[in-house]
Amino acid sequence: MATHSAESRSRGAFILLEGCDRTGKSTQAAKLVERLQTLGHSTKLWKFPDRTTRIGQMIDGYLAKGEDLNDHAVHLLFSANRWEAVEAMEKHLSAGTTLVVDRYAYSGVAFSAAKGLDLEWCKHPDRGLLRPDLTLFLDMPIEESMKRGGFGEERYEKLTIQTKVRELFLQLREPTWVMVDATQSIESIHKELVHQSEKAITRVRDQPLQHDLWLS
Ligand code: FDM
Ligand code: MG
Repeated sequence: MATHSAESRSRGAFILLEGCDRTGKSTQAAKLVERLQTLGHSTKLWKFPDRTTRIGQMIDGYLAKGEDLNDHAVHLLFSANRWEAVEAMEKHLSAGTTLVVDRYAYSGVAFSAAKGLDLEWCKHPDRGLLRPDLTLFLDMPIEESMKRGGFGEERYEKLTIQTKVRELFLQLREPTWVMVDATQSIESIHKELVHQSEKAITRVRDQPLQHDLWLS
């Protein structure tokens, strides 16, 4: 006979927003969290890299302060920055909180491989991390995103890198991805993300957490 325990309580969904720089991920992530909360879903915003940890501070030095680090070493720091969050993420998801995550391992691989590192090598350190239930990929031509405010401030915000990153993202596409046209208005994108997120929340409610990043 089925018994009801804390373990059988419905879990939250792992919803990921990915995309190149200045495609509106952070704006949309914040709006999405707010809306899902209003709709009665316990929801929390998450962000990678998390620059607040010790590992995150090293990453910030590299990205924003021009500090140099070996390409392989910095790749492992980005991955370590996800591994150090895994228990906390699991705890929230298991307790029924949906996580809206701004960037994850797809960014990890796309940016490092764009610098010339081997794609399979790049995927390895993230193997076994939680797999997102839904990845919303905000897509737009790089020429458009480059016109947006602030572009060029950080290390990877250059046309050639972003073009390669976009191609690599498209190679990493999995069945749980939904491609979103990021040139639409903030409100239309928002509506689409809310719709997709609510479907995912319902779909995964009674499914176990997936620890099988990557699918291939
Ligand atoms: N980035 C982000 C990586 O190179 N690897 C990673 O694993 C992650 C999560 O860091 F250019 C890159 C992508 C971006 C930069 O991201 C900082 P935000 O979203 O602008 O903070
Ligand atoms: Mg940025």
